[in-house]
Amino acid sequence: MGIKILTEHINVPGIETLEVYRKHGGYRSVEKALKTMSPDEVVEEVKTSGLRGRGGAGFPTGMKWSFLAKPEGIPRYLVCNADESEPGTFKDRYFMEKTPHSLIEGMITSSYALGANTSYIYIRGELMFVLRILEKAIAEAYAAGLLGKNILGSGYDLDLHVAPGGGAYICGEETALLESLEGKRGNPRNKPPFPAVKGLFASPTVVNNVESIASVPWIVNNGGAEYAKIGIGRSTGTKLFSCSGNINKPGVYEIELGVPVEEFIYSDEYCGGIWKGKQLKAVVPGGSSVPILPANLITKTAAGEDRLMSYESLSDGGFVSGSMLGSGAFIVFDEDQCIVRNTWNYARFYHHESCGQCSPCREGTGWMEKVLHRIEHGHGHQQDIDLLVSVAKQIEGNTICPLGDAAAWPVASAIRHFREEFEWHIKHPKEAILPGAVYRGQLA
Ligand code: L3W
Ligand code: SF4
Repeated sequence: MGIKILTEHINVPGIETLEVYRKHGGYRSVEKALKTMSPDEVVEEVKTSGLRGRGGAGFPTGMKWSFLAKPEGIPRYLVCNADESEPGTFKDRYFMEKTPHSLIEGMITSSYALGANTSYIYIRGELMFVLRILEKAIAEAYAAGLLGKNILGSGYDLDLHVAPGGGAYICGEETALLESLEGKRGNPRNKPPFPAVKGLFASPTVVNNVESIASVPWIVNNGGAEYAKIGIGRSTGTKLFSCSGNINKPGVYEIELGVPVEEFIYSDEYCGGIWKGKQLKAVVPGGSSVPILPANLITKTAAGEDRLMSYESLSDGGFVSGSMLGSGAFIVFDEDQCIVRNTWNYARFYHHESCGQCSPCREGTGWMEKVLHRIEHGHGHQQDIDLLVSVAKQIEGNTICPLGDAAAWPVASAIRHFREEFEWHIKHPKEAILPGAVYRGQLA
């Protein structure tokens, strides 16, 4: 069993209560940071840790914190992005539901480091039951003097609010989230200015993922240098993965970054192998937004090295031979899954969730969905495959927010790696539309 930073006590009965959480060392980082460290010292420890944002982009957390503007007399905010909605992701929901005080502890320690006196947890609207769990835990923390005025007699004040979204995926994009939190429609803003300069209510704001914030207490308690010893290279620490698809043990796993992908898929400690002993066909390692990897590139990189569960190893060779660790939603496909159908399904999702502000995304996601629909339903033309690649290329890099790229990459990568399967659908429409029909040529 590898080291557990986030989930060590997650299955202790009653860990969602303040009493049990404290018995297991909870809120030690608040005592330590507020009573013995300056805010800048906390920021330094997070920088030293090498912690990278766990929401998808992997941006160094300490660096993001050090970008926070500090104009005199203007409030600063910390906003936790708990709007987890990427197809395949469920790690943040699981974590908040099981151990809400871990996130609250991270919010207090991180808000202190950033000089924020009001902070928010913006949670996906569908997760009302988790919002209630968080609200109950926040009320306990206020009653114990861990939130509110003069926390633990330190002179530091913090108010923490939970705000639900309305169920739009786009509100997980940090600037759309801020618009929504301000009570407006969740349309992404142009960047720069980044939220660190002009964020919530036009004030300097840090937006971090649940898991990033929840990693801070361990870093404060043990030191950034200890955290940096865990993991591999620039992928320090541990990471939560939401694992789903055709595996024997779907669920959320915390791993030390650097575990070989082969071990992750086949060992009983994690995914437990492919369901019913079938053949592995493909993996989407980081949520529906990232490129799909075919079986021959899952356990070995294009250079023939073992592929590891790390930011670097999963993106070797960019999107030609690699993918992205993304938000850690590991989706496994066996030999019975149809790549065309899955790609159409993703395209449908992105078209539905596009906010419609920029033409390449608004129009392009719609066209990709339509063209994939006709291929999947037996009405495709051979030129449709290149048309899809062309539309994806015209979206990529030409939009306000990353949703455009997120819609383009799954389509472009599926065609790159499974072109034969698309061609087969077009050449054999009557066969391809039969229930359960799958092209197996590339597996041979
Ligand atoms: C100040 C600068 N701040 C960058 C900050 C920026 C942001 C962070 C990363 O998209 C990805 C996306 C999805 N001064 C700065 C600066 N920052 N330069 O750093 O920025 P960015 O733009 O690289 O990423 P992003 O907009 O946060 C996130 C991918 O994640 N993704 C997401 C999945 C969905 C979920 C979910 O449901 N939970 O996470 C999966 O791969 O495609 O590429 O904070 O402000 N000079
Ligand atoms: Fe909206 Fe799509 Fe443009 Fe993002 S890329 S701002 S979701 S239209």
